[in-house]
Amino acid sequence: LLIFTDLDGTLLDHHTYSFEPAKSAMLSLKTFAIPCVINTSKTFHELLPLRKALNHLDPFIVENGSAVYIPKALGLDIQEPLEEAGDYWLKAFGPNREELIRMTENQRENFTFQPFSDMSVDQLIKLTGLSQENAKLAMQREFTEPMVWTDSNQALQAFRDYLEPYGVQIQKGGRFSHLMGKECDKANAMLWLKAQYQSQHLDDELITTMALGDGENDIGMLSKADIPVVIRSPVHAPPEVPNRSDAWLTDDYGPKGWAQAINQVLIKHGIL
Ligand code: 2M8
Ligand code: MG
Ligand code: MG
Repeated sequence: LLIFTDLDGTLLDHHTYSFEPAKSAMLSLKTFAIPCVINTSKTFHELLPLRKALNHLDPFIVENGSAVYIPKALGLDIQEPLEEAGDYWLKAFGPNREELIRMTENQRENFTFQPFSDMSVDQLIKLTGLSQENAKLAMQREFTEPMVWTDSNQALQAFRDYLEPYGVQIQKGGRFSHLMGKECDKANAMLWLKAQYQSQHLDDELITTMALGDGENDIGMLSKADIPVVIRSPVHAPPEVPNRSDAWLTDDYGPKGWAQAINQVLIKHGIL
């Protein structure tokens, strides 16, 4: 069993960012040595303090599937050459942020949007409710550029068409529209990492993946997981996972629903 989880609204409460209700289920995963991979739109720098608080030691996927970080300490035997980034091995799927900013700069006269690169920390705090410290960490990005889109939907489509030949796509998050490489996707990154774990197995035992998420940007990851779990949100309707009538929907919101789903899968697999 291999778990992939979103953070905001899933493992973390949508309003308070607390993971308290999920703590004992997380401990169960540790006890049974089931890896729990974080798959989020947050940045590497946002994840450092968070992983410490969660006591998280497994790999993590940042900026909406843009890159996978694998702690060297895990000693995973990866089948392809990876970049080195301090204590981690890094697999990146897209262009870096500076390139994205450079490619779109000259379009600000054609479309109305404000990228993070043109925002003050105070402005970001007002838009997100993040603390000063966390807002600064959210601004330290590597592979994606979120923007406030104030133009029409039609203009957004035109901007997408303009960017396509450059290999750049736009994905909508909870608050922002994110510029990113076209290969960057939570589902792609999940499948790549699954394959790495699969190749660690010397026997033919197949890995089962379980993915948990609450938002539109989780749908791809959910639809490609063996066990898709939609976490109920206090602020929006549960997203539809196409062609997956087998998807679970939790009764509870956020981390409480997360714990329910984890306990349920452990019972179903005869682990608990
Ligand atoms: C941004 O991401 C969310 C994802 O849904 C959004 O678009 O609303 C990112 O900047 C992320 O790094 C940040 O933590 C989050 C804060 O709300 O916003
Ligand atoms: Mg979410
Ligand atoms: Mg997210």
